[in-house]
Amino acid sequence: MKTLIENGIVVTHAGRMTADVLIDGETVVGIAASGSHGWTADRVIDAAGRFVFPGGVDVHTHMELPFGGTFASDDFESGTRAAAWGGTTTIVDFAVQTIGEPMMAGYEAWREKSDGRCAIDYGFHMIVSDVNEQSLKEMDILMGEGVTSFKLFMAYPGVLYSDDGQIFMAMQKAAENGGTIMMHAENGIVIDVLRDQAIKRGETDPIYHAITRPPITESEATHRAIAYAELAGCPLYVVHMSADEAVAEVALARDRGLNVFGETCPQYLYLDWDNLREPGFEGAKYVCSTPVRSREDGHQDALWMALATNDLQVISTDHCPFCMNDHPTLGTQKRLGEGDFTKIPNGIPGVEERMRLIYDGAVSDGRMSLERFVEVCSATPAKMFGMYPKKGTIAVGSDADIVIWNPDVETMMSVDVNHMDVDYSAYEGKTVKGKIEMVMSRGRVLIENDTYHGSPGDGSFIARDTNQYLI
Ligand code: DUC
Ligand code: ZN
Ligand code: ZN
Repeated sequence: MKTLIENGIVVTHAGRMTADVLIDGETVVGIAASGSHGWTADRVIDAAGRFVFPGGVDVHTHMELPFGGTFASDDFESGTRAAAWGGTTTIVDFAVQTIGEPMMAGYEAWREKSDGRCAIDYGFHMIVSDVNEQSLKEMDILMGEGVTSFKLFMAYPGVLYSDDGQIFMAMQKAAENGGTIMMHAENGIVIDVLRDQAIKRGETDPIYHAITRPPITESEATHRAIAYAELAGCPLYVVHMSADEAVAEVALARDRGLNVFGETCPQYLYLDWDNLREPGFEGAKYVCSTPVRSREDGHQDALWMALATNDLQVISTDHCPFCMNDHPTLGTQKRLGEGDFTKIPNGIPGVEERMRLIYDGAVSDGRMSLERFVEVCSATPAKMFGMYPKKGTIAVGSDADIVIWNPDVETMMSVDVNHMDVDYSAYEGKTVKGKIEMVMSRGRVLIENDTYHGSPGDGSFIARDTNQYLI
């Protein structure tokens, strides 16, 4: 089956042109100036007046993540379907090692949960919760499986936390086998002291989640992770960055020529302490770690600037939804922390909203070019995690993962129109410029005419290559 997308403005990280894109089966087989060729196709789609973007690549999602005694409410089926609705055609999720268990057991469990369920293509990073001799050997095995990145936590003592020695040993292993270390950079030991002191003082509301995780706990951990990665000689990717001071550490390291990279997420660009202070228990909707930051201190503007200057390279979501009131099987998840913010499951939904939120804040508001938008949302994440050029661009030989985008139509963020399996939107009522008119995943139409045409199992596991973004 051949498909021709005609007359659209084809945008990649490298440039834009009014062009026709020919797709044969799952693959892009031709791109040429509109009308300059004699191509025929079984289906011709007119994209005049529209942008033709590569599908979004979200390299940080947590479908079904066990956290704080419950599970993220989107499973692989609902979460990847919602991603497709939002113009994302690839995710990289996190398989989790249970402490005391082999890492491969965690990996196999996540492969099983996701198998035959996903609407779009997907890969895995591995969360290393228990760095020991066996885990270090298993890192080599996973590299062979196409799991080429490993997340470590400097936060959550007793749960996901690794100490400095464990972190350094995993980094040495990554330096040896070509893996990339992803770091949740927050000083969890200090945070736990601040947290316990706050609770003793009766400071139990959601805002105290952020107050007890001040920027210096992020910047100190980021600095330390960079120092250990430099010593070990491995690439370091710092996830979900929210503090200006922490991004400054990444910028300094990059200026010294180190393979150090940083990611932020829509919540850190759009939300702030006013959200955490919403009356009643509403602030719980915005509790995630790292926390959203105060606006007076300028973190949001600093993040936008860092994205524009490539001090930060990627925008992902850290999609990790928990319901406020009403999930049929999981119940009132965020309310576990009513009267005690330490029990609020950490996480915000976003996999469906990222592309439109970022297009609006970046392109419509004049902070980034169209090309830079594609770079931070598609091309760089694909390169960083070894999926380029199959993913992240529109080129001859690429997977036909394509989004047709109408820039002239406004759409709204709302739980009433979203498809994620969660009972709120963190951006409720926000209108953005940009409507996703068509989404294709490997040549198959998933979204058209506001209708989902896919089915579970359309998506395939991606065995990823090593980091293609290294200096
Ligand atoms: N942060 C979150 O907000 N949720 C899941 C794990 C994490 O690191
Ligand atoms: Zn994290
Ligand atoms: Zn995460």
